[in-house]
Parts: sequence; structure tokens; C-alpha cells
Amino acid sequence: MVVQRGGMLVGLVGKTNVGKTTFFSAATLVEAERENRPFVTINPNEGIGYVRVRSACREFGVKCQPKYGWCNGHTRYVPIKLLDVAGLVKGAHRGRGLGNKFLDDLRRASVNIIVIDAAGSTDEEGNPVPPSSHDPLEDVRMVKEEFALWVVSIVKRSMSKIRGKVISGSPVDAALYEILSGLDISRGLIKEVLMDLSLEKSPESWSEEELIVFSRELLKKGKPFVVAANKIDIPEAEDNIKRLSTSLEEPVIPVSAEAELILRKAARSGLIRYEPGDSDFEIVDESSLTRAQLRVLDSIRERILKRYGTTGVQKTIETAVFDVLGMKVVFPVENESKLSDKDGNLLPDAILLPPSATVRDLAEKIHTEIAKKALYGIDVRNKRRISLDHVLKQRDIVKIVVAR
Ligand SMILES: Nc1nc2c(ncn2[C@@H]2O[C@H](COP(=O)(O)OP(=O)(O)OP(=O)(O)O)[C@@H](O)[C@H]2O)c(=O)[nH]1
Ligand SMILES: [Mg+2]
Repeated sequence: MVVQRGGMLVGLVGKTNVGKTTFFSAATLVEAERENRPFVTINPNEGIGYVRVRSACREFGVKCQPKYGWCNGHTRYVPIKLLDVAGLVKGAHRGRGLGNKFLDDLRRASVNIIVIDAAGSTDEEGNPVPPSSHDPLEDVRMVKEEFALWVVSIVKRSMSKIRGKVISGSPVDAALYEILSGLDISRGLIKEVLMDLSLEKSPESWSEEELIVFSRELLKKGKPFVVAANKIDIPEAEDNIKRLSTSLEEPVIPVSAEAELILRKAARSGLIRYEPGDSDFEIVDESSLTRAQLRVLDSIRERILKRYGTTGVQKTIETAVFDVLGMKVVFPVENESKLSDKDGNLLPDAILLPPSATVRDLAEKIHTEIAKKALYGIDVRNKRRISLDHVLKQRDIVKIVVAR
């Protein structure tokens, strides 16, 4: 499955041996090495996952023909990229474990999912221990701190460059923006964080504390986190999750990556009917399953789906994309009466856009040539003209009118 140009990237991070790769495989069906020991993943895995949106086809009595992703007649699955990286341990920014090189892989991610072992069945170093032996809250704090210390190290490494720029008259936000450009955080946001913290002086004269606070704040706004509280199939996870939800400011979603992987593989083999995010599954033919398989499926239904609603994998990705980033899906069409592109494909595109995106931004996303020639848009539902500066809403269907 291919993803549209410039598709958004969601990162998977966390302590080593907590289920990042299992989550990744469950969401993408890309096979990758998984094992119950620290540091299994070394090179990043990239694949395509999906966010769901109520499809526009049903209200018009047509059937979507998606170029990317799929539609089942009521729900449209819109592709996003997922990146699974090496695990970390405390001190990664100083080179412990596999170090922090992989953090560089995450620079392009708009949001990161922190996967934790909510059952507390792995210790600080990622070694298996009995459930409840370790407090997963510590792991969330550790990951956030390692991220912040990584930004600190980038700033420190570039201090002479920053000094040079500030001396030659460059504002502090511009100097920082340049050295942090790889992080894909806007200059406006850097400026906002500096103002919030009243940090007007040159970074050279910042205290160690000021530098770390700046890094934390910048990440909080520019690279937000969602917590996937994994391993809810282990009973000890339940109490931990309640505590995590009240202690953390990030959303905490109960997850069983293992269960989602089992269900998706069973669905792919035609053994069950199940789509990502469903709250139940249907066995196709009971006689084609072994007793062991039936037992596993039954336990997933009883211990996870009935108790938590879903396996949580899909919900985590959607919380990250829709709730935290506020992204919206817009359906562009070329023929507003047929809802098709010029080749007659119905509702072929579903484009993810940031919260403030306008008709012009949509045009830009489709093609820079279209953006150059765009005159105005048409809101297909009510056939009204909308200006290029009009801010789009979730599930808008839009035709862009271009100059000939
Ligand atoms: N009980 C339970 N175990 C899980 C779940 N998800 C993953 N695991 C197990 O956790 C272990 C580690 O899984 P991985 O996906 O390799 O973990 P990782 O975080 O990618 O680990 P590294 O790449 O080594 O850092 C494996 O034994 C998985 O089977 C889950 O939902 N429940
Ligand atoms: Mg892994």
C-alpha cells in the first residue's frame, strides 16, 4: 500500500522491550523482529497505518474509490506513516544502551506515541520481571527527559554557531530555529516558548536549568506525546493505568498490541472478520480453528474487548492524529456533481490537514501547480463558493476552481 506524498509521520518510542515493534506490526501488518529481551530493534521500521473517518460516500449514496487506504462503505481508512525505532534506557542521551542516534530518526515525526509496559513486567533496563515489579510511570518520565536532554545536547553542540548569529544581529529565536531546523518545529513556536519563559538573553548565558526547561516546553508544544499503556491483557496493568491517567498530562490509552496483532493476522487469513478499531470480531468458520486458537480469541474478547472496548492500537493513533494534533480529513474532488476526479474515480482522495488549514493549503497539498492557479473553492455539500483563506473543517468535500 502506498501513501500520498508528504503523508504525516507518527513515531513510536519508549523504553526497550515494551512492545513498540508489536504495536507497529499490529498497525501496519509489516513483519519485524520482536522478542522478549532488550534492544531487539536496531534499525527503524517504517510502515503504513491508518486513521478512521466517517466516509462521505454514504450520505451521497455512492461508493468511494480510494487511491490510498480503503473504505468499507461507512468508514474510510486514511493512511499515515508509522516509524518504529530502537528502544531506549535512562542515559541514552549520554550514549547508554543504543544511545540516542535513533532520536534523529524521529525528527520528522509530528507526534510520538510513548509505548510503555503498563503491567510493569520489565525493569528499568528492559529485562523481563514479574508483573508489578516496576512502575511504568517512571518510564514515561524517562522517555520525556531523554528527549529533552537530546534537544539540550543539540543546542549545546551548536553554541558557538548560535553565539555567532546572535552577535551578528540575529534574533535568538531565529538563531535557535536554524540549529533546530531538523526538528521540524516552526520559528513561531520557538519564539512563543522563549516569550512564555521570558528567555530573551542569548542561549550562551542560559543556566543549565533554563536550557532544560526550554527544551521540555518546546517538545511539549512542538512534538507532543500520547501514551500507549500496553499489555492490558496482563491483569496487573489495570491499576497502573488508572494511576497513569491521573498523574500524566498526556492522554493514556489502554492497549494490547499483542491482541491487535493476533486479530489482524487472523482476519488477513480469513479466519475472522475484524477491522482495525472494531470492538468485536466474528469467527468465519469455527471448525477451521484449533481449540488453542479458539481459546486465545475467546480470551481476547473477554479480557480486552469486553473490558476496554477495543485493543486500543487504532484509538492510540487516532488520539495522536485527531485529538492531540487536531488534524482533519478533507475530500477534494474535481467534479462536484459526480464527486470524482477527472478519470471518474469517486471520492479518490482523503487528505489529512492541520487544524488551521485553508482551501489554499489544500490546493498546495494536492499540487503546487494547482495552488498557483487556484481562484477559490466550492463547498460541495452546499455548493457555496469559499475563498482561498477559508479554514476547512473535518470531512469537508471541496472542489478547487483554477484559472485556465
Ligand atoms: N502480554 C503482552 N506482551 C506483549 C504485548 N505487546 C508486546 N508484548 C511482548 O513484549 C515483548 C517485546 O516486544 P517488542 O515488540 O519486540 O518490543 P520493543 O519495544 O519493540 O523492544 P525493542 O525493540 O527491543 O526495544 C515481546 O515478547 C512481545 O510479545 C502485549 O500487548 N501484551
Ligand atoms: Mg522493537
